[in-house]
Amino acid sequence: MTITITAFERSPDGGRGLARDTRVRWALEEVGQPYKVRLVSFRAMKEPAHLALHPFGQIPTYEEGDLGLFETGAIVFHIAERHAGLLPEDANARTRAITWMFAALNTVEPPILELATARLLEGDKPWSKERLPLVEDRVRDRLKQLSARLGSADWLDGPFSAGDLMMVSVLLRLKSSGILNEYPNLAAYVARGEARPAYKRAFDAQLAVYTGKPPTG
Ligand code: GTB
Repeated sequence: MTITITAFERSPDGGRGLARDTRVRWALEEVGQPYKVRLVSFRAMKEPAHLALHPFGQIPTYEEGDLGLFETGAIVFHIAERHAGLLPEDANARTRAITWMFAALNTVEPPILELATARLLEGDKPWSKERLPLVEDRVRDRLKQLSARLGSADWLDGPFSAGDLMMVSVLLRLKSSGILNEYPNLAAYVARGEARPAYKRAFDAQLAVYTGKPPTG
C-alpha cells in the first residue's frame, strides 16, 4: 500500500532537516519502506482538506490506505510496530524502547522547544536577557541526566531503536546552540545517528525539496 507523508513546501529551517517530516522519513528509511511526499504550503495546511487529516494544521501527516495519522510520535510508532527494524522482539526491551520515544518527546524535547522559542521569537523582548540563561539551564539539566544514563553506550538501550531515532531527532535541534557539545557523549550519540545510512537518505530527501535538486545518493 502506498505511504504518503506531508512536508513543508518550503521549510523555514532552510533544509537543515529540523522539521518533523525528517523523523518520519528516517523511520521509513530504516525499515525500508518507500514513500511519497505531498508538499504543502503554510496556507494549505490551514485549509479544510489538510485539517481533515491534521486537526492542528501542521506537518507531518501519514496516509496509508484508509489510515490517516498525525503526530510524529504516533507515526513513527506505527511504522516501528508494522515493520521490523526499529523495535526489539523481546517484549520488555520493546516496551523500554517505546518508553525512550515518550521520554524524547515528553521529557527532553519540551525544554529544547522552549529554548528555540526563547531565542527565535522572544529574543527581542526586554526580559529575554534575564530569562534565556534560565531556559538554557533547564536544557542542561535534562542533558546532564541523559548523558549520565547513556554513559559510554552507543544507544540508549541495546541496539538502535525507535527510541534512539526520536531522541537523536530531538537533540539535533540543539546542534547550532553549542549546548550539545558540552556533553561529548551526547554529541557523539547524535553524530552516530546522523551517520546512519537511513538518516542520510532522509536528510538528503528533505534537503532536495529545499534546494529543488534531486538527492545525489
Ligand atoms: N506535535 C506535532 C508532531 O510531533 O507531529 C508537532 C508538529 C509540528 O510542530 N509541525 C510543524 C508545523 O507544521 C513543523 S515541524 N508548523 C506549522 C504550523 O504550526 O503552522 C516544527 C519545526 C518547524 C520549523 C523548524 N525550523 O525552522 O527550524 C523546526 C521545527
